[in-house]
Amino acid sequence: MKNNIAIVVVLVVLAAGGIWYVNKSAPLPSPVEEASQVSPSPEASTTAVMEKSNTTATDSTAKEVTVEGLEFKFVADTLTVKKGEKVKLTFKNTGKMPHDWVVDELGIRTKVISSGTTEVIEFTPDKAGVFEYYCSVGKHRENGMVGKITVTE
Ligand SMILES: [Cu+2]
Repeated sequence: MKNNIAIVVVLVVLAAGGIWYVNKSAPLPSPVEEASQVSPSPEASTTAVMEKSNTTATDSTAKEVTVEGLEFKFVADTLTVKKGEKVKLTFKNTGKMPHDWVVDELGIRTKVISSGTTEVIEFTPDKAGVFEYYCSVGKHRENGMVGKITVTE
């Protein structure tokens, strides 16, 4: 009988101690975790904004070239650009007929524009080489509306 009471007392003390331990230790980790999660995010968003403004600055450095189209030639009839570098091409129709400017190998072309008008296109050559440009209207290509664009590595 005396042994049984001693065992019950020990169990009650252990149980009470266990509840106290769980109550005291359980709430502790969560405020620490929350605090450590909040601090890194403002730094991360500042870095992203800085990277974006650097990219915008690089985009504005396009090489600008002008080509005139007339019967039946291009002025200039040679161009040199760099692979991977953006080109801003201004095509002016200084003739009397409609003309366009096409490079099949680079997959680029202007619209057919009428006499006295201008079109601006932007492209980035993705391969090096020497390619022909021409006017796709009527027989203008056969009549001499051709030129060469050199894309350097
Ligand atoms: Cu033409």
